[in-house]
Amino acid sequence: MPKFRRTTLLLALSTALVALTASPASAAPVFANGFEDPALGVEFHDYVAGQQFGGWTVTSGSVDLTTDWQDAEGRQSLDLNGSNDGSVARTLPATLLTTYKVTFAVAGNPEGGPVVKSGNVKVNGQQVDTFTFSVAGKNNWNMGWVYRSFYFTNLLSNSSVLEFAGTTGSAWGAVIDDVKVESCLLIICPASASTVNRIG
Ligand SMILES: [Ca+2]
Ligand SMILES: [Ca+2]
Repeated sequence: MPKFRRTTLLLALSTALVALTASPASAAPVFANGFEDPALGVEFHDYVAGQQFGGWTVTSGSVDLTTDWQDAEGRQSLDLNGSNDGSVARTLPATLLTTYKVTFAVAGNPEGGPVVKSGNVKVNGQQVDTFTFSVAGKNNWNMGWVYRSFYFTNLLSNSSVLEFAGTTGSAWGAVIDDVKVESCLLIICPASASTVNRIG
């Protein structure tokens, strides 16, 4: 083998090794959605069970897509309670033996009670997160968005159904925005992923 070719090969190998070891705990983004689709020309739109919007399906009750307040991302977010408790779901492609980190922003509809809003998240029908949010001291211009995240591990499915549900029991529910999903191979996940929900 000519010397320069061996050098090139060694360079290529070392580059590949650097690529493999550079950031073993980093996650790769696989999905992001901030409820910007469809763009509303009105303050809010109520979607009821069976209807779809922007890749989401309303799986129960009703939800409000809205431009009514400060958002965590973009100009729209989702009140998980339309006229009452609602839920939305979408199917994401999933890779075998892969851990996913789901991050989303939560606030509450400050335009009506109760003060404490609540909701939950399911993956393939299994509850993986529950949350509450108090709108005390909050208003449409100061929503107080907080970010939450959880991990789940897909074992053998080739898709995962991600579902958000409102459980506030009124027309003014928990609000979500800026949903992001990242993946990491099971063996190189961040330490914080050690207590994951194993699905499938
Ligand atoms: Ca948004
Ligand atoms: Ca509502």
